[in-house]
Amino acid sequence: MKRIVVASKNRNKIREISLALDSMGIEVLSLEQFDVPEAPETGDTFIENVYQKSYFYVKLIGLPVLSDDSGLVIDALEGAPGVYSSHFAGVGASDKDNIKRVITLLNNKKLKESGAAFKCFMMLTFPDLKGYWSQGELKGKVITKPRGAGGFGYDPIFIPVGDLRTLAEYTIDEKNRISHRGRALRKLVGILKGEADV
Ligand code: ITT
Repeated sequence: MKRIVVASKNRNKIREISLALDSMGIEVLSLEQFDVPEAPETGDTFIENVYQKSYFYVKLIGLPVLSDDSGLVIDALEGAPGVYSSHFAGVGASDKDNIKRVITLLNNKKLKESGAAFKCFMMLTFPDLKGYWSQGELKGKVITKPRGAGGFGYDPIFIPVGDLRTLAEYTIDEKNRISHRGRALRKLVGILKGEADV
């Protein structure tokens, strides 16, 4: 069976990726199973961050590494929070704090919603340092009244194009089928399956 390490400390991301890969016979290990320091994540772009995380961990662990850098881009906020999505309301901010900041900024502009998109950059890196990257996007809008208890991050305020439900009202399977992360992942699965067993 193929094994990969998902280079993330975000348990919700790991859960979504594991669920998608389990059914393909790929065993997902998490960083928590290894005694490794935290990778630097100092880039101003998703792609810089995803490269940083991938190379840092593949060199330390020596197994194929899958890393994900993702975030929410909001039209009315000139693309914010973008690459700063995880700590938009400050270092250590919770998902609720981040959502509250988005709502406050939209309220300040007297807006009840804005066009938005989730973006995901993913990189699969092998111990010989061969790396493959992909990206996925989910278009929709953000609203100022959070709904739903599923998902994570900004899901309670994000409505995908063509739906009335927020992403927090989807099951994980439903979310994986359309999400930025699910899309980026499907593009890399062929590459992962084509490599020799590790
Ligand atoms: P790692 O770096 O350890 O993977 P992180 O949460 O810091 O964990 P990112 O730097 O990629 O990861 O930031 C992603 C943030 O973007 C995440 O914390 C959420 O706030 C938001 N986000 C990304 N994907 C999301 C999704 O599917 N649903 C809701 N919010 C999402």
